[in-house]
Amino acid sequence: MLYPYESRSREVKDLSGVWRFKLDADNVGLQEKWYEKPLEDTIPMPVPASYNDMTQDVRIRDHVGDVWYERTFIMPSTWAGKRAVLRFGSVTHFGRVWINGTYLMEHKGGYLPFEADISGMAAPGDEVRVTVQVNNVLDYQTLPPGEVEILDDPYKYEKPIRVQRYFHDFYNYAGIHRPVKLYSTPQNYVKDVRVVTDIDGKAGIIRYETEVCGSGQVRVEVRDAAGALAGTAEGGKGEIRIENAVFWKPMESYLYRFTVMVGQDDKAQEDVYTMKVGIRTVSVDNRRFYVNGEPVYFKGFGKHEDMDIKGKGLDQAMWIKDFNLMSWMNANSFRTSHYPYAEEVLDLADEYGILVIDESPAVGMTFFNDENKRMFVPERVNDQTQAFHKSVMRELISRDKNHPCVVMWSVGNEPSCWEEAAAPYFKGVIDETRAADPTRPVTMVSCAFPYGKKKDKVAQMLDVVCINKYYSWYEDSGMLDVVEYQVRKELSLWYEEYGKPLIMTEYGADTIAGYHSDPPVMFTEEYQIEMIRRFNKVFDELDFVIGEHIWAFADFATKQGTTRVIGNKKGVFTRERNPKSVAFAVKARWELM
Ligand code: GCB
Repeated sequence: MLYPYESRSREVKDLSGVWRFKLDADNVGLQEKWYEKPLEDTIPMPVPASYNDMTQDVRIRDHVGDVWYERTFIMPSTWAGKRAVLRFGSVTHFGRVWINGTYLMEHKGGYLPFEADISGMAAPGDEVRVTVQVNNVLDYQTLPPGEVEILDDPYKYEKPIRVQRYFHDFYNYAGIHRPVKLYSTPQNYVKDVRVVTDIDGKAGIIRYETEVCGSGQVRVEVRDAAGALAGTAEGGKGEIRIENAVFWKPMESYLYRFTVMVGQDDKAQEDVYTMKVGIRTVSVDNRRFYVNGEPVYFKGFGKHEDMDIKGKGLDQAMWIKDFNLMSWMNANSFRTSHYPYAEEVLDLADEYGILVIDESPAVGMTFFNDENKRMFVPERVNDQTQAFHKSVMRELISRDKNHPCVVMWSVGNEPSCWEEAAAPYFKGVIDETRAADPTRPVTMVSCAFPYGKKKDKVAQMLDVVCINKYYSWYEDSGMLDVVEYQVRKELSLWYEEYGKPLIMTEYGADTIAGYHSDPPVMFTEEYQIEMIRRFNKVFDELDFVIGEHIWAFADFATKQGTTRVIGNKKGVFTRERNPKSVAFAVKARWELM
C-alpha cells in the first residue's frame, strides 16, 4: 500500500487533532449501534496518541475492550470527480469505521495502515462524521497474542473482573496511534509501485513495476537529489539505468525522486505519484551481511515507539530526537522491536541512512518460564493464527517494500521455537515472507539455544541468526564474571550448529539513572557499562558476529509487575532521552568501528 504523499494530482488533508472519545465501559456500543448518531458524553482525545495515559481515570487506562472515537470534517469542495480515500496509519489493535453511520471498513492488526474510498458516500462540501470503534483485546489469534482472564474467585473479588493477560514486555497501549489522512486521486490512478534496485559497476539500476487502476499510459522519471533528470521510462514495468549513480549507504544516505505518471492526453486528469528511492543492494552469505557488496556490522538498538503521555502515538519530535541521538552515538541501525513502526519513521531512516530490521508484531509467543505450558497448540497459537501472521507479513512487505533502509524482515521475537509445532508454523510464515519479497534476507529473533531441551527449530530456515541473551541478568544475576565465557561458548555453538552470521539483537541491564556503585551491582550505571563492555569484548573475537543491538534504546512503559519499577529500565537513554553513562562508553566504541 502506498503512502499518501502530496503531488500535482493528489491533495492530502490531515485529520489529526482533537477527536471526541467515549469509553465503552460495558462493551455495548456495537450492539447499541453508537455509530448511528453522534456520540454522547464524549471527552476530547488527541489523535495520534494512545488514550491510556491521557486522563486520571484508571477505568480508561486499564479498559479491556472497545472505545470510540469520532470527528467531523468537510469533504473538500474542490474534489469533485476525484477519489477521496480515508486512511488510518494504524488503529491498535482492531478498528471498525463508519461514515455518517454507514459501515466503511475494518482492520485487524494494530501496527499497519488501512484505507477505503469514501467519495461515493459524501459529496464535495458535505460535512462528514467519521466514527471509529477501537478494540484493544489480545487473544491467541491476534499479534501479539494474549488472553482475557475473568477473575471470579468469590473469596478474592467482590464481582468478576476482566483482565488482559499478555506475555510480551511492553505496555498494551491502544488508540488511533498514527495519522488519519484523507487524500484525493484522479479516477485513473497509481495503485501500487514496487522498485528493486541493483548495482552494475558505477551504474545504478532501478527496476520497477506499477499497478494502475483505470486506463492510461504509464511514464516514469527519476530525478537526482538536486532535481536534475537522471532517467525516464515508459510502460507499467521496466528498468532505468543511471550511469555514475550515487548509492544509498549506511550513514551516507542518497535518495533519488522517483515519479510515476499515469494518464491520457489530458494532463489535468493525470495521476502523479512521487516517492524517494535509494539505490542499494543487500545480500548475505554464511559469515557476512553486505550492503552494496560491502560487509556491514550492525551497531545500534532494539527500540520501542514509546513516550510519556502519548504512549505509542506517533511523535515526530521524539523521532527526530531519537535519530539525532542514534547518529550522535555512531549507531547505524535499529530493529523495529516488536512491531512495524510508523511509515513516517522509515522515511526518516531512509534520510538518515539508518539500517532497519523490520519486525512483525509476533512477540510474546512463549511461556518461557513454564516448562509445562505450550504455545503452539490447537487451542492457542494455531492455524488461524498462522494465516493471520502470513497476512501481516504480506501487508508489512506491501507497505515497506520500497524503503532502502529496510534490509531484513524479522518474522517475530522470541517465540517458543523449541516446540515441535513451532517449526511448521514458522516455515509457513517464512515461506510466505520470501514469496512476498525475494530480495531481502529473513530472520527471526530467538531466545532459544543451539542445544538441549530448548534447541531452536527455526534457525536453519533463516538467513541470519538473531539472538537475545541476558547473561548475568535474568540468570546468574550479578555475576559479571561469567559473561565472557557464556557469550563465547553459546555463540560459538550457534555458529557450529547453524553456520549463519549472527546478530546479538538484545543484551542489557536494567539501570536506574543516577544509581552508582563500585564494584558494580545490578541496577547501577556501572553495572550496565561493565556488562555491555564484556559482551562487546567477545563479539570482537568472533568473526561471524555481524552486529550488536543493545536492549534498549530508551526506558519504556511495561505492564505492572514485581520485576518492573515504572517500566523497563534497560535504556541507554531514559524515557525522557537523557543519556545514562553507558551512552558515552558505547558512543566511543562505535566511533572506532
Ligand atoms: C526480551 C524481550 C524484550 C524485553 C527484554 C527484557 O528478551 O525481547 O521485549 O523487554 O527481554 O528487558 O526483559
